[in-house]
Amino acid sequence: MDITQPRARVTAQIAAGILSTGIALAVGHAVAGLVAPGSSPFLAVADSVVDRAPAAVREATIDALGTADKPALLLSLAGILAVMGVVIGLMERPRRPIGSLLIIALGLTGTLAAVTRPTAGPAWALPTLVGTLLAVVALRLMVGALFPASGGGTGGGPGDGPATGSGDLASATDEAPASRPGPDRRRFLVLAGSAVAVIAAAGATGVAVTRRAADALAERTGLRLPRVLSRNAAAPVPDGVVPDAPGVTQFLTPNDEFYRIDTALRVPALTTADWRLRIHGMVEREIELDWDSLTSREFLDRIVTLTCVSNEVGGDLAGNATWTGFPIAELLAEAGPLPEADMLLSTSVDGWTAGTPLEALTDGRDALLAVGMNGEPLPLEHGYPVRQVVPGLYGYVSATKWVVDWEVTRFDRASAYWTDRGWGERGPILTASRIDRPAPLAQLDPGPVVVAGTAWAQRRGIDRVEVQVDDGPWNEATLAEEYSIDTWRMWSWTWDAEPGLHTLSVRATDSTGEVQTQTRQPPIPTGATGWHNRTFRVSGS
Ligand SMILES: Nc1nc2c(c(=O)[nH]1)N[C@H]1C(S)=C(S)[C@@H](COP(=O)(O)O)O[C@H]1N2
Ligand SMILES: [Mo]
Repeated sequence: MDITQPRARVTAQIAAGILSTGIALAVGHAVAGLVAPGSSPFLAVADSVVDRAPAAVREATIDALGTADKPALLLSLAGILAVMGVVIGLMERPRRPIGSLLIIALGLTGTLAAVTRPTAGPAWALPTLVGTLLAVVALRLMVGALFPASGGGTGGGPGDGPATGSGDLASATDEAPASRPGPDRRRFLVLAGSAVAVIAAAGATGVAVTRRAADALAERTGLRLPRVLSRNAAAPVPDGVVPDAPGVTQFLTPNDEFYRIDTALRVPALTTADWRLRIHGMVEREIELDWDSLTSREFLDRIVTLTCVSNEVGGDLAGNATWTGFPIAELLAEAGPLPEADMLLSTSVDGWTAGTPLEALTDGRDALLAVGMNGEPLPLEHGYPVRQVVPGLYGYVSATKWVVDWEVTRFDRASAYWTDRGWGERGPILTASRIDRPAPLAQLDPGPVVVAGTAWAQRRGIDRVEVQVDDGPWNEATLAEEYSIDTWRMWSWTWDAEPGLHTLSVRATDSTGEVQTQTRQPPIPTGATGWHNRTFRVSGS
C-alpha cells in the first residue's frame, strides 16, 4: 500500500479509525477484567440496550432469533461500531479532531452505560475511560503520520518539505505537495501494527479474565448446597420480628441488597474445584480441606447480622442473612490449636487477611465457614465459594471472603490487613441504632407518624430503644420480637408530629444495661459512636 496516493491514504484513514475504535473496546474489556466483567464498555452497552428495549421489541427479536438474540445483538453492535470507526477515521485531521470527539462521545456512552448498571460502582467508569483515552492517542498518532504537520516534530522522513507556518486546515482537503511533508508511510505502518498488537493482547487478556469469572458464575448457577438436616435448621423467623408498618427495613436482607465491602478490584473467580483451605501454624495436625471434604459434613443454617466497622452513624453497612455453614470450632478442634495460640489469621485467595481471636471462634457462638447465603450459594461478591461469618465481630476481623488459608497464631506474632492500617485489633461490634423511616427530609403532615428503625448489639442483644424529639424527653420505642442476640432488632414509635422543623434522635441500650453514648467518634479505629438523628419538616396545620 502506498499511502502517498490519495486513494490509499483514505484506506489508511479508515484503518486508523477502525483500529482506534478497536483499541477502545479491547482495552476497555481488559481493564474491565480488573474491575468487574460487567463494566466492559461493549458488554455494558449491550446490557443497557437489552434493559431499555421495549418488551415488545425484545420479545420479537427473541422470537425471530431464538437463543441467538444475545450474539445477534453483540454482532449488530460490533457492526455499528465498525461503521463508526470508518467515520471516525475519515473525519479526523491533525488540526480538526472530529474523529477524536466522536470517540470521546462513544466513550461517554460506554461510561454512562457502565455506571448505570444495577450493580455498578464508580470504578465501573474506569475501563471505558482508559480505553477511550488510548484510542484517542492512537488515532491522533496514526492520523498525524498520514497528515504530518509542517515542521512538526513527527520525526520527519525523507522528502520533508520546509515549514510554511500556514494552518493545517488547508491540508485536510487540499494537497500542497511542494510546501508540506507527505504522509509518513513507515511511521503509519509501525503505528498501525502496534495498534493491532495492543488489540490482540488486550483482547486475549480480557477474554481470559472474563472467561474465568464466567466459569465461576456458571458453576455457581448449577451448584447444590449441602443439605441441612432439620435438626440443624435455623430457628423459624416469627412474624413479630418486624414492626407492623409500611416501609420498615426487612429482617432478612436479600442477597442483591446486601452491602458489599472488600478491597478486591476484581471479584475473585474461584471455583469449588479450585478451592482448598489449608489449616496450619500452631496446630497439632495440619489439615487441607477441599470442597468435597468440607461439604460432606453436617451443615447448619444460622441467621447472623454482619456489620462493617466503617459504617457511619446511621449508615447502611449492615445486613442480616441466613448463612449455611460448618462450625469453625469443629474444624479448629480437628487441627488441635496449641494452648499458646490466640489468633486465627485467615487469608483470602487475593491475599487479604483478618486476625480473629480464637476465643470468639470456639466459645460456642455460631462462627461458621459459610457456603450459602439466604439459601443460595454465596454470590461471587460475597465470597464464593467459601467465607467466614462470626457473630459479634466486625467484618474486617472475622468475615474473610474467598478464604483459602488459616494460620493458627498469636496476636503478638501476626497482624492483618486493616489492623496494619490503624484499625483496632479485636473488632467487637459496638451497640448501634438507626432511624430507617420516615425517609430523610420527608415532608410530613401533623399528627401520628410511625418512626421505625433497627438497632444491633450482636452477642449482647438490644434491651431498649428510645427516641427523642428535639431536646424533649426520651420516649420508649416498641421493640419488635428479638430473633437472637446475634441479629438486629427492629423498633417503632408513633410520634405525634407538630408543625415545624424537628430533629429526631435515637439511642439503644444493650442487655448489659449500657446506653449508647452520645459522644461522636469516627469509625476508625474501633467503630463509629454517637446517636443517629434525622430532621423532618412537618407542614403547618
Ligand atoms: N477477602 C476479603 N474478605 C473480606 C473483606 C475484604 O476486603 N477481602 N472485607 C471484610 C469486611 S471489612 C467486611 S465488613 C465484610 C463484608 O462482607 P460482605 O461484602 O459480604 O457484606 O467482608 C470482610 N471480608
Ligand atoms: Mo468492613
